[in-house]
Parts: sequence; structure tokens; C-alpha cells
Amino acid sequence: MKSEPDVDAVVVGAGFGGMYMMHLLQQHGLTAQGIERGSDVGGTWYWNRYPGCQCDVESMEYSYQFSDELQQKWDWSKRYAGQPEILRYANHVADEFNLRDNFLFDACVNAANYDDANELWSVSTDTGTTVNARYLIMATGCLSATNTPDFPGMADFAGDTYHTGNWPHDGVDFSGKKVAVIGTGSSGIQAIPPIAQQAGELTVFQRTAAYTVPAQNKPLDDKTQNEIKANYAEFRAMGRMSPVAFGATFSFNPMSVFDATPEERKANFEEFWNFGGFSFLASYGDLSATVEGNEFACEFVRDKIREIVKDPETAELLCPQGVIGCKRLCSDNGYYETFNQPNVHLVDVSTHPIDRLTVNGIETNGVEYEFDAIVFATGYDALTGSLLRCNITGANGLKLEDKWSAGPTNFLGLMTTGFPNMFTMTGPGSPSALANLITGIEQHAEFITQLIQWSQSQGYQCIEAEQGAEDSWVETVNTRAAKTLYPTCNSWYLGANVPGKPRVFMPYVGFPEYSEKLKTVVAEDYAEMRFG
Ligand code: N01
Repeated sequence: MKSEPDVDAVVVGAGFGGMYMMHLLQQHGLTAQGIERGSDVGGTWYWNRYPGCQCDVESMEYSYQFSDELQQKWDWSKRYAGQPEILRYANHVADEFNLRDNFLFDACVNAANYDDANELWSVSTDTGTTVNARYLIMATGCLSATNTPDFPGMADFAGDTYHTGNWPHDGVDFSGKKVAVIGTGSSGIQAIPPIAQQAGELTVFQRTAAYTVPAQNKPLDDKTQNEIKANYAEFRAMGRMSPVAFGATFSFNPMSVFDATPEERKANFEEFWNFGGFSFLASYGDLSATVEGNEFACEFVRDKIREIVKDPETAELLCPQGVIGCKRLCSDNGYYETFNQPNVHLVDVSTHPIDRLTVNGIETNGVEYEFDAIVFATGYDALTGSLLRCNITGANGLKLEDKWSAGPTNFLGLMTTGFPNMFTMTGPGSPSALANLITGIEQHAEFITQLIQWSQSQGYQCIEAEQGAEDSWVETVNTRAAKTLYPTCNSWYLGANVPGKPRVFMPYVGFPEYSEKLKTVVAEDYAEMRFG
């Protein structure tokens, strides 16, 4: 006789993914236990409280669309919402849909084991709780396992250290202090201007210069907001048709970059630069198709940097090389201008890496820089990190870390063979962080709920992807990536930012094609999965 589970499902994570998953399970009469390592809901927006933190997807798009009442009721104050406002929104959703009751907070999953005999998942936490469930749903986020480089002497530094992805809730007062920021990706680029405003001296350690376009953030006026709200369904549908699941707020220029004269190109880039943010990549239809075409945009940005940054040597160091859009394009609020402040210094560590942390600061290239505080804006063990840190063991004792030792393999980015009834939301193999994450989250939560319901209606207890389906999906993900310029740089999409991580392009490129695939899988009654 097999044991009965405590609940139908365990949902790990109370970010936007876990919250909506919990809502759908509740709505469909399935019992669920949520587990969250933070003290409340919000996920990314609960942890990332660094100064300047804001979303690079416009507020009207970076929000749930499952409830029209919710999207009509909530008002956004800015074109791009800052972290405090997004966290307020997450709390509002949790209140409206009563999502907190089934979550256990301040509890971190330290093991999830599949019990072959009973076909159940046993999930335990560092607080001593164990829950047995039929389904395990990992809503752990794709950028939530922080990455702090293991510099020699880390423990020696006598000052304060912070990671942008785990920022103190009470904020940090840098007034009059000598501060270092290591890292110039999206987080560093957002944090540097406000820290520079407050700190006595700020030194930025840059290993790779990143491309950033001014966000051109501004208050969201009532007229714009009301117009979108009046046509929200169409607006959302337009977003879902875009390759990145957002873009209803800006227009894509279908023209070829090669068909424009130099003057036309400059004027067009200028227009998109002034519009701001991510839309810059939509300035020409084939901007991301060839290195040669892409270079026009790169040179435009470099010229902007040379125009803005007064010290020519600093300007050259800030000029990124390589393809724009290969790494996630950053958007900023006065990043380049910050380097004109007399209290801001740039140290290039591209050729001479940081050697060590010392009692007083940071040593590189034979020079010791002294600091009161060091901010690590050094990113994440993206996509796989938050899953692997949960110590997941599937059927027949197969460990996820062993199965994925050469890179993550799965079907649709949702299920990995050997781990029955386990689902990963917005993980590797799905559009994930290459698309509007809230749209991706809704899509995954709805697919998972429908699949569980279908399986139960057929009298099955067990769902698993066929090995052949997984193999062919991995090939599809790789083939799509190989047709793009994405694999040409050392990005976190490839795992290249974490020493020793397998170099595999992880997200699926193309949201609409992915959506079509999910629809086909449902229409064919999940033919590429086995049930038992
Ligand atoms: O992390 P990153 P992030 N020595 O990995 C450097 C999302 N996000 O937190 O490029 C010296 O991009 C590293 O250098 P290099 C968004 O999707 C969104 O900034 O590897 N430097 C790099 O400069 C984003 O892409 C928003 O050579 C070291 C930096 O640290 C993703 O999160 C805001 C180093 C890490 O950059 C991650 O962004 C924030 C070392 N040993 C984040 N190790 C918005 O919505 C690493 N670095 C706007």
C-alpha cells in the first residue's frame, strides 16, 4: 500500500512564479504547501533592495495579466517601476488572492528526494520541516542564486561587504565612506549612480564594459496608463507576439541596418536612444543578425560614451567591445555621467584581475586600494544555480547535479527525465530571462496546472518526459541559439560568469515559437510524455 501525500504539491519560492502557481493550484482545488527562504513574498524584488534597483521592462508590461480586475485596479507611478513599487505590487497581489497562508516563510529547501516506492516527493527545509507531495514545482527564479567570486583573502577584509542580490532591508548609509563596487552588469550600472551621490569616494572595478542605454524613465501619466488599460487585452496580445514577450510600448523598425545611409542610421539610433532602454535593440530589424550590422549600433553607443564622459581615458575604458545585445542590454539612470564626478574612479581589471582582498581593501596589479565597504555586483549562478542548491534527487537516486553535470537538459524547460512530477518554472530550456518573466511565469503556471489536471482526469499519478522528447528539445534549444549572436560572448546565459560551470546556452530563443510548441503539446495530449 502506497503512502498518501501531505499535499498535492510543494511550490518552492514565493516570487511572482510561486505566487501565481499557488493561486492556480488553490483555484483548481489542489492542496499545496509553499516554501520560501525569505520572510515574505516578492522573490527577486524581495532580495534586490540595492539603491537604484528598477525593472528594465516597462511597468505596464512587467505585471500579471491573468486578472483583468487586478490590472485595472493597480496604478503604476513610473514608466519603469523601481524595486519598492514592484515589491508593493507583489504584496498587493498576495493580499488580494490570499497567497500567504499556504507558504512557510524563512525556510530554505535543503533537500528534495523522490520516493520511488510511493511516487512522492519528500521536501525538507533547514528549519526541520518535511513535506511529502505528489508534485514538486520549482519556482526558484532564474537570477536568485547570488554569485560572489572566491577572491583570496575574502575573510580578511575588515570593512563591510554587500551583494546587490541580498541587500540589507534597512538600506545602507555610504555617506562619507570610501566604497568599491565590483561588477558593471545591470545591477552595478543601476547601483553606481546613487552610491556615487552618497559616498565620499567611489571606485568601480570593471572587468568587462557593458552596453547600457539610458532608461529615460519618467512618471507614467494618467492618460497613457488609462489608454493602455482601456485596451489591455490587445496590448498584452501584442506583447506576447514579440520575440521577448514585451514590446507593446515601443515600435520595432523592420528596416535593414544596411539599407540606411550613415546619416539616416545616426538619426534613427538617436531616436531610439532618446526613447530609451531595451527598445534600442529594435532600432533595426536585422541588428542582431550579423556582427557587421550590429557594429553600427555599437559604434553609436561608443560615440555617446566619448561625448558624455569628459576624461578621454575613462571614456575609452567604458567603451564596450563585441556585440550589443549579446549580454543582456543594461538600462541606466545617468551611468556614464557619473564618471564625470570628481569622487568617482574607474579601475580596469580586464587584463590584471583582482588579486585579493586585504584587511584594508582590494589589491590588483600591485596596487592596494583602501575601502570602508565593498559592494559585490557580481551577478548570479543563473538559471541552474537556484535549482541545484536545493539538492534534488530524482528516481533511482539520480542527482540533478549529476544529470546536469554537462549542462541542463530537459523537455520544454519544464520537466527533466528521471525526475517524475517535478516541474521547473522559467528555467533553462525555456525563454526564461530572454523574455518578459511575468508573462513566462503565467504561461508555465497555466501549462503545469492544465497538465496535472489532465493527468489526474486520466487516472494517472505520474508524469515524466520521454527521453527522446528531451533529447530532441535540447537539440532544438541549441539549434535556435546557434543561429543567433548570443553564443559569441561570455554571458550568464552561457554560464560563462561562474568558474567551472558548463558552457551551454541555456534559454530558448523566441517566445512566440515556444508558445506555439506548448499549444501543440497540449493539443496532442502530451504525446511526448509518459504517464503512469
Ligand atoms: O550580473 P551580471 P547583474 N572580477 O552577471 C563582474 C538581471 N537584472 O546582477 O562581465 C571582476 O550581468 C562581471 O564581469 P564580466 C538582468 O537580466 C535586471 O548585474 O563577467 N568582476 C559583470 O560586470 C541581468 O543581466 C535588472 O567580465 C567580476 C558583473 O560582475 C542579470 O540580472 C537589474 C568578477 C556581473 O554582471 C544579472 O545582472 C539587475 C570578478 N571575479 C539585474 N565576477 C533590471 O531589470 C563577476 N564580475 C534593469
